[in-house]
Amino acid sequence: MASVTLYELRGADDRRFSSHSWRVRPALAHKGLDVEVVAVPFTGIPGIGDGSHPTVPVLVDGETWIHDSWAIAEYLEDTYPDAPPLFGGAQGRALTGFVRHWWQSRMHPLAMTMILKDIYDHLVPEDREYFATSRFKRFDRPIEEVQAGREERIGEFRERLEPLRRLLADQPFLGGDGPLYADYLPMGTFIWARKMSPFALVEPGDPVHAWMNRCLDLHDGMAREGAGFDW
Ligand SMILES: N[C@@H](CCC(=O)N[C@@H](CS)C(=O)NCC(=O)O)C(=O)O
Repeated sequence: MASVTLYELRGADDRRFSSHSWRVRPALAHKGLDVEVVAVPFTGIPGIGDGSHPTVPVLVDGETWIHDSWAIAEYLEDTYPDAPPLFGGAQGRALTGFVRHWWQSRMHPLAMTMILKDIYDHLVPEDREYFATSRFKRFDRPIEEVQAGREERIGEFRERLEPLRRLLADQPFLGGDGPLYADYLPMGTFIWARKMSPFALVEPGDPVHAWMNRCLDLHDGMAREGAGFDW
């Protein structure tokens, strides 16, 4: 079995909360790769490798270093073609791009506004100033203000899930009978939120909640391990 290293984030109580790393960790398990996971705080990212990686996840496979979760998924698919497919062929890869952009433009940013202060509260102490300052710059207001009013915004988030909800009425995963990278893309957001926030993005009775639980069970329930919230 090939062995690779993955850098991800750790928060308080060793919470493994990087949403984008949670796209890659199931993808590595899907490919059957043996992984050494190295967790760093936000302020530890500049110390990874040669210091050129602005974000995690960072994957190291032999001499190859890659950051960016989509680039990592494509690398895994191209480098390990005999392992179970992540995209389901070239057409599947092209269509997964739609899921990626839908999720990254419409869903993930809205989810972030609902848990931003909760993330801060569950960081290791040395990350807090960096996080509050960098997110103030990004949102142009304090993290408390960004998160305020989430009870009013959650309805819109759930409404935007409607295409996924309708799909899941007909099939258990976006990938059909089993998961593909198209599942791991949105799943990363739910795992991240469950690690850092008690605020439920989806609730029991919603087919999306049932799909989330099916995804949490994948790969020996790896995403359920460690500190986090249960919703
Ligand atoms: N496009 C990148 C984005 C990765 C990303 O935003 N990672 C976050 C953690 S989930 C990060 O490392 N942020 C560093 C920071 O905010 O300083 C990917 O898909 O991997």
